[in-house]
Amino acid sequence: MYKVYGDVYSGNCYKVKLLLHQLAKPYQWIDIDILKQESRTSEFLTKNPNGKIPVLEYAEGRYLFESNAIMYFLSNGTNFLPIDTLECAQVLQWLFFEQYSHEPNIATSRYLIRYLNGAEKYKEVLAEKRPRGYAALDVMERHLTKHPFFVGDKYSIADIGLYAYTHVADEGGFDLSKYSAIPAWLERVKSQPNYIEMG
Ligand SMILES: N[C@@H](CCC(=O)N[C@@H](CS)C(=O)NCC(=O)O)C(=O)O
Repeated sequence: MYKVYGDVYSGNCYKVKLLLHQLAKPYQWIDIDILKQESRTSEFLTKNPNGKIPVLEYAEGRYLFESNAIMYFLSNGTNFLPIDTLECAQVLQWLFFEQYSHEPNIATSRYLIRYLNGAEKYKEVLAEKRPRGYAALDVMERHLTKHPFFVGDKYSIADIGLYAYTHVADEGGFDLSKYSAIPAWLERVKSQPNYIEMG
């Protein structure tokens, strides 16, 4: 059985949890408290030398880290990853976009506000992240105005990857009310079979 080392309120960890549920794959969840530095112990660093969650233990003592790589591994050969080479590359395109333009602004703002209770302490950093986060949301809005999902008009791990932190963007100080295509897409994701909430 797979083991997932994670935090139930982390969007990166939620990607893995949501996908495993939607694939109906059994797994064991092991809670890691990042605020207690549990991902930084020498024991944990043998699982992920980068000291971060999520980590998937896919076989006894064998580990995979990076949420989007884990989703790629789990979804290979399923309906959540297109077979077509170009469409598969488009899934990767959106997952790289998520990691470079979305997560570093939206997820990290949420971390500073929600986990560290640092809206005041980190207000300058947050102010820098805000326009970059909105720029990523604008890119999503433009795409979703023309398409129901990110790739091939079908739900895939590209949607899971972008959903994870978009649906809680308000906790990072981002107001989604000025968008229309994003909220409609969030509802489409929520209505997918075997959807589960974060937490
Ligand atoms: N690019 C990584 C990011 C992982 C990440 O930043 N994880 C956070 C929780 S969401 C973490 O483990 N932070 C604890 C730390 O860095 O010590 C992924 O997508 O898995």
